[in-house]
Amino acid sequence: REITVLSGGMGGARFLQGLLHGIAEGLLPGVAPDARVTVVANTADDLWVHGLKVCPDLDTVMYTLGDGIDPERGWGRREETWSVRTELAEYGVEPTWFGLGDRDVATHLVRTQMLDAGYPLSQVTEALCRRWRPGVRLLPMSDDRVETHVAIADAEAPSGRRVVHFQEYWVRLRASVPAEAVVVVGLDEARPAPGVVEAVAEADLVLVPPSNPVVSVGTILGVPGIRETLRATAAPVVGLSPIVGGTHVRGMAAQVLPAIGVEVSARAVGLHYGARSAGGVLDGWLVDSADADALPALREAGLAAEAVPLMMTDVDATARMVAAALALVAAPR
Ligand code: GDP
Ligand code: FO1
Ligand code: CA
Repeated sequence: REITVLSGGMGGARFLQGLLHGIAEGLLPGVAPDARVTVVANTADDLWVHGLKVCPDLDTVMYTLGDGIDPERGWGRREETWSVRTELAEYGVEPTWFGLGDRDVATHLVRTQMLDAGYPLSQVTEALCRRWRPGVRLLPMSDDRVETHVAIADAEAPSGRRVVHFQEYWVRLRASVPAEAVVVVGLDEARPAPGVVEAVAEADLVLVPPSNPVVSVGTILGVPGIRETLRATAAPVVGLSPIVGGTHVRGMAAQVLPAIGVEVSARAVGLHYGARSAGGVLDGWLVDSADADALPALREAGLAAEAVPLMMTDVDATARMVAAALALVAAPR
């Protein structure tokens, strides 16, 4: 009855739409229609810009499930206008490559004001969700500041490298240069946000959606205490591969996986997360039909594994993926 989902932004949000649809429509064997979902969202994409705290993955989940998202972009608000962005550019204020919509700015103003007043990010998120009503309990992975940065080649630098914020790597550079290293600033000192450890420890089911294994799931697993809680929970832990047919479906997973020495394949990501029986965090791992050749190695590594259609084309397709994930492990009581 209690389902906990570790989530990044767009991929996680799309997965959650299908999960909530599956619960509401009774499409998930053994899952009651009143099952409750807790989302532990990545906060390492966060950045301070123009004096505002922007939380892309929290906002994408909140806006998507609250029906405020712009469906084309997959981030920011629908029916958006860009006067503030334009005016900032007129002033020549950088960064001009990271656009804040006028409606979106209101969210960042509320969040920044509350943080300045001393409220932790988890309470800020709870307050914003009182408006958006996403239908899940949305928790940041941590209330502490954590930011993903990426090391890239720089011929001018003495070390031959320079480090940029993940948002600059993705939004300005479009991940067009190799990521030589991924550095998650503040991760080792971060503590799980209130409710996070309990949400994993006391769940009947833990789902790892096809989010980015490095900069979304990897960062959540990197918060001290979360990986250990996943390994100890009585709940089955099932993941779905974000890599289909040897590459990501969207985004930049293919560019950042090499930075952590993981091959860009459904098999390699499943083995990277690892079976709980072998020191990892998963009991089951779903790959796309195109990656059925990965099944023997995954099973040998102690994972329950199946190959099913894994494209989240609509909420029914995603609900079928969740049902397949459940079938891999004992359905929640
Ligand atoms: P982000 O924070 O906005 O990048 O979103 P996430 O990290 O939550 O998800 C991004 C990942 O979702 C990418 O690595 C994609 O490969 C994956 N993804 C997006 N759509 C699909 C889909 O339909 N099926 C699968 N299997 N993965 C998907
Ligand atoms: N993505 C872009 O490609 N261009 C942008 O200008 C941009 C602005 C932006 C503002 C707020 C926000 O929450 C997200 C925004 N994103 C933008 C998307 C963001 O980079 C992604 O949602 C994730 O960080 C990638 O996982
Ligand atoms: Ca993200």
